[in-house]
Order: sequence, then structure tokens, then C-alpha cells
Amino acid sequence: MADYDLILKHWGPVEADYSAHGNLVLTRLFHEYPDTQKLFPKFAGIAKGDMAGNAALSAHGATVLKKLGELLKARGNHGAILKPLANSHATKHKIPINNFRLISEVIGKVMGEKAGLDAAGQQALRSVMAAIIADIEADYKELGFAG
Ligand code: CUP
Repeated sequence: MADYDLILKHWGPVEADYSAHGNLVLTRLFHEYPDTQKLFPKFAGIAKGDMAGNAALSAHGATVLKKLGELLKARGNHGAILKPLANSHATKHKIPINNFRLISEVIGKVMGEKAGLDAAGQQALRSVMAAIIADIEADYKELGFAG
């Protein structure tokens, strides 16, 4: 089965509650990689213990997972979806590229626990995210953002 399908097979539970899963992803990202919490100023002041109930965190987490859903469903034809995202993350949010690798790992773990993403699915997610991140990196270079 193609990588995209191996992941999309487990997308149902994520899609059924983007906010809850999005909150889990960002809460875990900030716990496991504390530096990532400083990337978005509106999240920098949230105490570790308050993350699970934080509405702004749930909202951004939902945005991230919805975008990922669109990217997955585009099955590689994601240029038009990815470009504005890469642009805003380079010029507005200034998010270094490695953070996309960190959030990808965390998404894999959360999907493993909450959506039954198995070992093959985790590997598929790694390859798909590597391709997406390579495209973001190419856009970053074009824009002159070192990332
Ligand atoms: O949109 C947005 O916001 C982004 C999303 C994505 C994901 C994955 C891939 C691509 C894109 N984001 Cu936000 C991201 C990030 C965050 O939030 C944090 C950290 C890192 C990254």
C-alpha cells in the first residue's frame, strides 16, 4: 500500500477530533522539546500543567493537523497547499526547519497511541513527512531563510 494510504487508513480518529489530537501533539511537543514552546510567542507563557486545557493550543493544534490532512489527501500533489505555509513559516513565524522534524515525530507517536498507527504506518509517516519537509526546505532556500 502506498505511504499516503497507510497513514490515511488511521486518519479517521484524528479527523473526528482535530482539537483534542492537536492539543495532544503540541502539549507533547512542548514537553519533550521545551525550546519549541518559544517559537510561537502566544504559547511561550503557558505553564506545562495548563496546556491540556488551553484553548489557543487546541486551536493551533487543530490547524496543524487539518493542514497535514490536506497534505496527505493531496498524495504528493501538495505544491499549492504547501507554498503559502512554507512562506509564512519562513517570513512571519521564522520556524527553523528542524522543528518540522520534531513535530512529525510527535505526530507519529500520538497517532500510534490514539489512532492505532502501526509500525508500517509510522515508517510511512516518516517518509511522507521527509518529502514534505524537503519541499518546505526548498522554499525556505528560495526565500533566503536559512531555517
Ligand atoms: O500551519 C502550521 O501552523 C504548521 C503546520 C505544518 C505541520 C507539519 C508540516 C507542515 C506544516 N506548523 Cu504551526 C508547524 C509547526 C508548529 O506549529 C510548531 C512546531 C513546528 C512546526
